[in-house]
Amino acid sequence: LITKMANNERSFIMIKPDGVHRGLVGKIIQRFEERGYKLVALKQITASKAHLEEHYVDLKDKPFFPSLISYMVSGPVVAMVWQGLDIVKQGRAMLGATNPLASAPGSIRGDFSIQTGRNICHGSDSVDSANREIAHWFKTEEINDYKSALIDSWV
Ligand code: FUP
Repeated sequence: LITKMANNERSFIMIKPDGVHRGLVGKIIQRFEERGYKLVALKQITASKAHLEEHYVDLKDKPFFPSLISYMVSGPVVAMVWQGLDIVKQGRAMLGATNPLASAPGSIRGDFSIQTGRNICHGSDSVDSANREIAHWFKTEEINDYKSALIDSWV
């Protein structure tokens, strides 16, 4: 019997200003909890322009970069670290495709959004970006290690 136990994988998941503004924080958190993931860090923060430009540094040459940044500084975001088996890939699937026209119904974007420029949430696209983004948004002491009935007692 081989049991896959890589339950310590982490992803950076963020509810963007439109998600907070529309009161979707609870619903989004609930989806990750119910799926079986563990919330290990959480804060609401109105991020600075410089902080967001660094977060999205890979997109700095894209034509939509200025509008992306002005959207992201327009209000508080909810920054989170979620932990559990395959959370990076699974988190992306739960968010849905970047463009809501392509997001499957049942995904967060597919259920709650209609345009790319207001697509509610962010999720790391690889384990490497997750590590970079988690370090960018959280201090080590803001990330909590605790036993979860969901993922630490998996049968
Ligand atoms: P994702 O990884 O799904 O967040 O997608 P990207 O990193 O490609 O894009 C980051 C954000 O830039 C999107 F969430 C919204 C914005 N964006 C646009 O506004 N227009 C585009 O054509 C592509 C992305």
